[in-house]
Amino acid sequence: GQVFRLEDYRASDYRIPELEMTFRLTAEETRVTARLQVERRADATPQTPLLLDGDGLVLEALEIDGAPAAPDAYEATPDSLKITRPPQRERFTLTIVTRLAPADNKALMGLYLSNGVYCTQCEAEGFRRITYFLDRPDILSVYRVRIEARREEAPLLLSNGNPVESGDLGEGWHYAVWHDPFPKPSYLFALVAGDLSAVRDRFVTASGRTVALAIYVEHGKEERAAYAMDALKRAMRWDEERFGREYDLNVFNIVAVSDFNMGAMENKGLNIFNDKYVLADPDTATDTDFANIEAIIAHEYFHNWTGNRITCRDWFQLCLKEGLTVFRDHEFSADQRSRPVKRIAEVRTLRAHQFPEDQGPLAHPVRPRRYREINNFYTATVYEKGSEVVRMIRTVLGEDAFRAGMDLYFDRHDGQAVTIEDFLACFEEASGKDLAQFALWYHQAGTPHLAVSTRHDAESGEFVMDIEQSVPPTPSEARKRLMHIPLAFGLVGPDGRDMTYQSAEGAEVEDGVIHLRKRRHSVRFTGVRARPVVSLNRGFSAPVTLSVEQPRSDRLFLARHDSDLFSRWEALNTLFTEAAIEAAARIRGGKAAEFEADLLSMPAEIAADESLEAAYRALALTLPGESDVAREMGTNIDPDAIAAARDALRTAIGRQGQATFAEIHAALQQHGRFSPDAESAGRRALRNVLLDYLAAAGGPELAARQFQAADNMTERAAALAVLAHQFPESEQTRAALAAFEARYRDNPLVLDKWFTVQATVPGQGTVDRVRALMAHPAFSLTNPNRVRALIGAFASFNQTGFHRADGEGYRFVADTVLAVEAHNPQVAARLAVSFRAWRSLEPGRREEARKALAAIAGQKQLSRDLRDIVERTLA
Ligand code: B3K
Ligand code: ZN
Repeated sequence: GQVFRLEDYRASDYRIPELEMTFRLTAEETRVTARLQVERRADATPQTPLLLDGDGLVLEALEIDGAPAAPDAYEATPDSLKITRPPQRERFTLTIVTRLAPADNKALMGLYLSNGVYCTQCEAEGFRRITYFLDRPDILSVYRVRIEARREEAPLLLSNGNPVESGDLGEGWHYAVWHDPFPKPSYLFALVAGDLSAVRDRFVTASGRTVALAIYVEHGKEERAAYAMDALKRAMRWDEERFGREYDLNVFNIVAVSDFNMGAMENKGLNIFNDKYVLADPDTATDTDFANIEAIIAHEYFHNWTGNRITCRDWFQLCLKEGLTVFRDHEFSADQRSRPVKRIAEVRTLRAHQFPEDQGPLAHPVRPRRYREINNFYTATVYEKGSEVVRMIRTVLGEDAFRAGMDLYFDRHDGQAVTIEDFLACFEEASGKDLAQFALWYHQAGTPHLAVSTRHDAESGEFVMDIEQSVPPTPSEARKRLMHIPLAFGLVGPDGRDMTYQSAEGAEVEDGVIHLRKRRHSVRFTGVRARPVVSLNRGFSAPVTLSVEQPRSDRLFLARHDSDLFSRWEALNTLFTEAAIEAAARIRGGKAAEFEADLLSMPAEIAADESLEAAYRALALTLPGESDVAREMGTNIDPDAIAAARDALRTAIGRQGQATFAEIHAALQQHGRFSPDAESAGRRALRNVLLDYLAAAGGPELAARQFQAADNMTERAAALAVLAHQFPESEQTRAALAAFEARYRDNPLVLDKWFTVQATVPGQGTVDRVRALMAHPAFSLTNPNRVRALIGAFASFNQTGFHRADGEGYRFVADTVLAVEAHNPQVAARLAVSFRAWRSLEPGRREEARKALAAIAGQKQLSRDLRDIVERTLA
């Protein structure tokens, strides 16, 4: 397939400053008339052909400047339209008529039908499935869109921008016209037409303009949109206060649809959402669902400035909008909830998704230089590591210079399509700092590693930290350059408080941050009388891995005393991980797991420590997942041994803390009305972690009781998971699964939880169970949420099931990838990513996984999306 290269970027010879579209909608045959105002760039030669992108299009008619185009004036295929002899004038119009069949579109890119609602998805290259166009983000156009539809089928007609006109067309048809005054790239175009119900509100901006807000949902689901609306208003206010960004249109619309390839889409003034990230109430949504809705509503809203007003020059710059917008939504959630708790959750996500990517065959820089299929680059690296990089810019510059850099960026580039270099230049100018070495974070793939050892001399009061950085090789980048790594630290004294020092030499040390720029730094602190315990990468200041030569007693000390709550969590997490790794090795060697007493007693101490907020205690008590342990082990992975080790650790902790845990679990029972606020959610989270331990130590009864007594989904779903995962064969589990299914039979989003909990039951038998569930009436291979809930959950979160030693898990997932691939390449490619860690497995499983991948690769007809993923994974 064709490879696109960053260095090949060239501005287009033509611009399309204005675009008028008319849609005449029917499910089987929609007619799209697009009238493009084309402008040749002054420096382009007049004869230059104009080559427009298409994807599977049927051309019905073509006019140039209002007259039918001569047959020899153009060449049309489903995938391109070439105007071979464009008019000599600098400006001309093209009128293109295409015919689409939304009902047949199961790839969910371009114009499609979801539950009877017409909707669009254009990012990254879906607009070319609607009409021929210069479908690239640096072509900015003002859109005027007219939608015609049968009133009965689609009383609601929406597009980007502001509504300007609507009316009746007779014979049951009607129309609406929308105008978006802000020039935008085609990927931000959207249209929605259907029969939906509106939840309305209003927002008065800082400068006093009133914005009409609406969230559209299926009839009967209005009440479940209340939380999303509340989150939207908070996000709008926050962006004004924290970044000085005001909303710019008279209306802001959000539509929830049930068939959607990802989470949501930031189309200008018309965000389209996967309904999973809009709909919530206490009976159907968990606290995690509420938090995700808050974050994603905010994320898409924040794109209005970081993405829409200022967009990407080309798709290599994707992190320009995504990394930055993730950073902004992280900051928003941190302000709305608990900052340390949010930070720990972010780091857990980064390690679970981005680290394995960065350390495997699909590794790529935050700003990639090559792609075959851009949709495969909406990755944890671009999003999450991209956000970490922005966060480090703030650490390097300080809050004030960072804000000045952002202000400059908004000011200078509003209305433009720009690059990472443009972005970085704003921070260099605002701060006077040189970010040349720092920029490697965008250009170089791989997770940097820091090896640290320390020595203390009591007599001279000297404390020395020897730090060495290395970046492991990644595909197509064998040699790495040295990075600028901002490493936050503290020297913790015997009383648990941070010690001061007189001077620091050997690296730039400023505001508790060591700036590493060389391979080796020997950082020498003076005036340090007592031996400090060093706390490193506080707040996770840099996305690196770290090995510190430190006695285990130091880690235990930090787990009890570090004043940085992130690092305190990290110390305990590391202790748990090390314990699980050791136990897994013993189990593989035919021995029983053993754990240190001082580790087993710590959880009860923390659970009872009321100086810590409940959400924090819940995170501290959460054991590293099986895949976290596997990642730390690195190679020759045996998922069964890891699962057995983790179970043994959970049981040992549960037994040790049983009395305390039971008391706190009972005391945390909520009385009164449910509230999704962070504090209440934290108490539920703690209660649920304790339940997991109590069940491991004492059996299924308590979980069965919690399941029955629960008046909210958070406690109900957690109890169900404890039952299903710890006691898959028990009567209590069978009864709870049946009750859950009966209760939510008509609510597909909630049944997804039921699919997931069963897909993640550990062990050999789950493959067959998942196969059987695919025949359940609520399951559908064409709905991405269903596929992810059942197959995706099995492949990504069931280590012992997916990695079944005989390879049956791999074969099942590979077959399903191919079945999905037939209609939805994007979702299939995502699913195939679950194979990426195959080389780190023990030899038997490695060979089985390779065979399953090779079976996919051996297919003659593969989409670009899937072929790209499997070939890179196997390479
Ligand atoms: N920008 C969209 C993602 C589009 C994915 C296209 N394959 C959602 C977001 O990041 O906000
Ligand atoms: Zn985004």
